[in-house]
Amino acid sequence: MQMTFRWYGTNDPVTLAKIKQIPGVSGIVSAVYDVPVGEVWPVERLRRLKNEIDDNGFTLRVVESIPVHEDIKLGRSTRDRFIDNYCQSIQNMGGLGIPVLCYNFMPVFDWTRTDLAFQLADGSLTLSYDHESLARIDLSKGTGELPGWATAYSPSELQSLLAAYREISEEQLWDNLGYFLERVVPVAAAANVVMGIHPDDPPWPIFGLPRIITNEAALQRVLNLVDHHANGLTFCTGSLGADPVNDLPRMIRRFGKAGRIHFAHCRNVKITGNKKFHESPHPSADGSVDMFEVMKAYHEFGFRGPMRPDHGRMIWGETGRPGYGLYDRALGAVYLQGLWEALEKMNNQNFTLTNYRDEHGTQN
Ligand code: DNO
Repeated sequence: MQMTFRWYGTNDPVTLAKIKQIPGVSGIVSAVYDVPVGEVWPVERLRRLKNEIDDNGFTLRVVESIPVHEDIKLGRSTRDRFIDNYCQSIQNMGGLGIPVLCYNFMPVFDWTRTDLAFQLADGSLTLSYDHESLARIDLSKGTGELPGWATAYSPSELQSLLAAYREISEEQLWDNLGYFLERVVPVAAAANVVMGIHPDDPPWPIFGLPRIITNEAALQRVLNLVDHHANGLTFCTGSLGADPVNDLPRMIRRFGKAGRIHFAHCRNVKITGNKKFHESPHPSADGSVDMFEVMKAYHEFGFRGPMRPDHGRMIWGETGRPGYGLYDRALGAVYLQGLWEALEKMNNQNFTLTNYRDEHGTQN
């Protein structure tokens, strides 16, 4: 695998120079942030981004994300123009040799939390979600009460979007995803770009909006919509791991062995109730995701794609973009590489507990 790190561009206080000091990180995950949703990402903007990353001794490994216009998700008649633009942006990526595109198909809201600064026992601040608190948020006056989304939509824009989605069933959303992928995947394949859909976060409907990319059956269904290598997954342990029905190592083996995981997001969550969780430090002991089993599953089929630590807590007094500070994500990157190194070396030395016991004649 290749360890990567998300960077929000020139205005990110977590600079490339700082990222450079995290051991083992060689790839950058980034995006162009100032093109309106639905418009083409000009090749010049992508080139500038890529050059800045190259100049700092990294490679731009993944674009995360080109947002999908709501008209595409809603299946509106205007979608074809936006799909054409999307295809053009993918071609522009491919032309520059940027190989992976992460995207999502979540209606209206991307990742959603009810608290962006939930305090853990050690004093660190993390992101948390409680479905009961979400239910108390009144969207009729806009997104003001929804952490992280305050300025995303004007109240009237939001109301008309919510109304439009009231007419859309989950099956229609699936149809609209299929329509999109049938047009976009062949373009990606021809441009040498692979696409990885990011699961819905959290993986259940919110505010009555349909959310469909939630579990193993759904991921398989996405792959079946267009059965091509370029139509793949961003496997996010934090999103999928918020629902205990998801057997993450099994899913990684299944989709990874099929060659369809193109990007790995590794983070941990602690489930504390029904549809209730907070994000935890990356190590297995801190959350509900067994990160060793996750890495073992990736290692088993020889995952060679980009992986990144995901949301970090705010620790050591750091302030900044929720989930995307430097320190805790850096700890995550190093921890994940530690697990990987152990798996590599055990594998190279043909180390198994069984042959260790045989050789040493011990049960310990
Ligand atoms: C959250 C991220 C998501 C992700 C998009 C991909 O931190 O994992 O916002 O970038 O869902 O389209």
